[in-house]
Amino acid sequence: MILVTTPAEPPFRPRFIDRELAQAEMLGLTPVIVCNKYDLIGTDDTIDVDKYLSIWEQLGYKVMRISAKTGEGVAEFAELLEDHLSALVGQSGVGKSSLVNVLDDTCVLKTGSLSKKYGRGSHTTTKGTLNRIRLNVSLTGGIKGRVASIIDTPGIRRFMLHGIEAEDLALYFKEFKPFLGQCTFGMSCSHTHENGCRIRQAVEDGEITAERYDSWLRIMEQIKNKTWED
Ligand SMILES: Nc1nc2c(ncn2[C@@H]2O[C@H](COP(=O)(O)OP(=O)(O)O)[C@@H](O)[C@H]2O)c(=O)[nH]1
Ligand SMILES: [Mg+2]
Repeated sequence: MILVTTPAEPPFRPRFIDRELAQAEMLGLTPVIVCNKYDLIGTDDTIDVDKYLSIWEQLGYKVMRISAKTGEGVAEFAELLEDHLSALVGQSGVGKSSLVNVLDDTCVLKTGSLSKKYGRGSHTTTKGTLNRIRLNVSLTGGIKGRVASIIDTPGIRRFMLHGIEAEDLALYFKEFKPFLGQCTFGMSCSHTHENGCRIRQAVEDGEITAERYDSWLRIMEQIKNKTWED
């Protein structure tokens, strides 16, 4: 499961990635975070993108910083995808289709700003397409016949969680897991206000970052309210 994000255009939304990570954990899929448009790093100074990328890296998730535009990191990305079946997920406009097109230049998936299309009121598809691609020889060190299967998913504006109840969310935040059941109130602790909460203790001790704890709190609210806007 390739979680495609961007430092800008569209704006970086760490919560979107944290929801996708929880869903991947729940489904038993291997998530890889791909920060495309890395050529735009630093252009949006309202949020420290690299800080979040390193938080995920420290949790043990693979994070790649790449650019479909400049080609930075694309060869390493090709190597990761080779002989695997992967799904590209992420907001509209992060460059999912552009990435498929640079991996295999015989692919000509439609790219462009979907929000402009919405603006014109045209129909959007929710179908995924499975692309069996031949990786460009420029990305494989000249070796021909390297292939990958990539599902491109158009039209995602929100990433809703499926099959995850609010009280189970902590199970899918991998760094929370070791502390579960260790609170004074055991499994009935809500990890929000109770005395003797091991999760909040871990946040204080720096074993869980404030960013991920905050994300977990907000996603809990999203599950309860069934709203998915960040
Ligand atoms: N600056 C920059 N723009 C990119 C990059 N990758 C894609 N784009 C542009 O971002 C826009 C959306 O790309 P698209 O592939 O349609 O995104 P998708 O909706 O995720 O499939 C297009 O105008 C692309 O040319 C990149 O690495 N850097
Ligand atoms: Mg697309």
